[in-house]
Amino acid sequence: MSSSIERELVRCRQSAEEGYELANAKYSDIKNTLIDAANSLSKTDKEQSQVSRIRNSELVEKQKSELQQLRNRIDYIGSDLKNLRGRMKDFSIVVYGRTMAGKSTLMEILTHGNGQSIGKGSQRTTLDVRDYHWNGLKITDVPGISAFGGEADERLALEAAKKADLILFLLTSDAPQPDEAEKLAQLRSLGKPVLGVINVKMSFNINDDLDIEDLQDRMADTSTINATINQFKKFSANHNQDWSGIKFVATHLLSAYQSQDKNPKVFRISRFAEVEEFILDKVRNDGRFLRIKTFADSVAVPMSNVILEIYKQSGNTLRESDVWFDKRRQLGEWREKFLAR
Ligand SMILES: Nc1nc2c(ncn2[C@@H]2O[C@H](COP(=O)(O)OP(=O)(O)OP(=O)(O)O)[C@@H](O)[C@H]2O)c(=O)[nH]1
Ligand SMILES: [Mg+2]
Repeated sequence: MSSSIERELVRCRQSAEEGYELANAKYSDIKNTLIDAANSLSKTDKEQSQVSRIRNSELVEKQKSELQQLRNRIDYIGSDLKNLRGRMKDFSIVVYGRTMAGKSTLMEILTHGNGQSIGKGSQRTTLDVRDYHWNGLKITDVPGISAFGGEADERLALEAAKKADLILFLLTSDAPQPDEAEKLAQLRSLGKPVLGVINVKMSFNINDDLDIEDLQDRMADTSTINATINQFKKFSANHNQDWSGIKFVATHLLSAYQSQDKNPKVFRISRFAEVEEFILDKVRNDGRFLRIKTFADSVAVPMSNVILEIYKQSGNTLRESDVWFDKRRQLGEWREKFLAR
């Protein structure tokens, strides 16, 4: 591991701790606010039960149940945060992409593996979540998305991605699909930072010189590669998102795997070294920020949804407050009559 990455990862760990403290403090604030709201609601409820004439238990009950729903959602944030706490030590990257995109091939290259986890032509090879380490980073190989009948695997992949500091989104150079775009949109709406890798697909035999020449041509044809990336980015409009800032780097994973430690010329042509640099650069430049962000977002993203919910509820409450004003008017009249009598 290079010393610059090692140093940066130590700083990243400190940032993760800061991020955790920040998120935890916000989480406690929110929890206390909800406890205050629950207390004032039960106070109102108690007062009402003493003045049966103006009792409006329906409204109070409704508010109580809405408040309980919010508290349940907040509890969920708490358990997510606890989960993340256990992951404070490692900078974590999840490799995400459709089945057969080459996620496990990427893992085999980074770990100089024996190729056992790579699919052999059938769909859905990886069915569980597997962590490995590379350059001090924890990288996770997950099942592919968009596979027929793979909904449970897909959930597994999404849960892993939610906890990651960075997503490596793997795309293949054959036509990008709208459902892949939908998955990317989902990750972006969770605030996840994404680095794109495009695996240029082309059958390849390392012992065939013509294949090597072909590969060289394919990898040099950057305009075709860029056109595919741009075609994929156009899907962002369907999701009201802007992906113009997402960077992609191209590689040919199959040849990188076959040539690694054996044929430096082919390994160079595969451009895999650019993928490695791409990841390390991101960690060096934005690592600390990404670590704080993971923790802050674990509270901020679900909270922004909760806030939307609260706005909706407060709109309803405002309408219902008319009923209260009416009750108050009735009470005033009743008081006048009582005093007169
Ligand atoms: N013909 C061809 N096949 C490729 C190329 N790159 C990868 N493959 C094949 O595509 C498959 C990719 O396999 P994996 O790395 O296991 O893909 P994955 O993304 O992990 O797939 P899941 O585990 O199912 O999600 C393997 O069968 C590779 O041999 C390529 O450039 N050309
Ligand atoms: Mg796999």
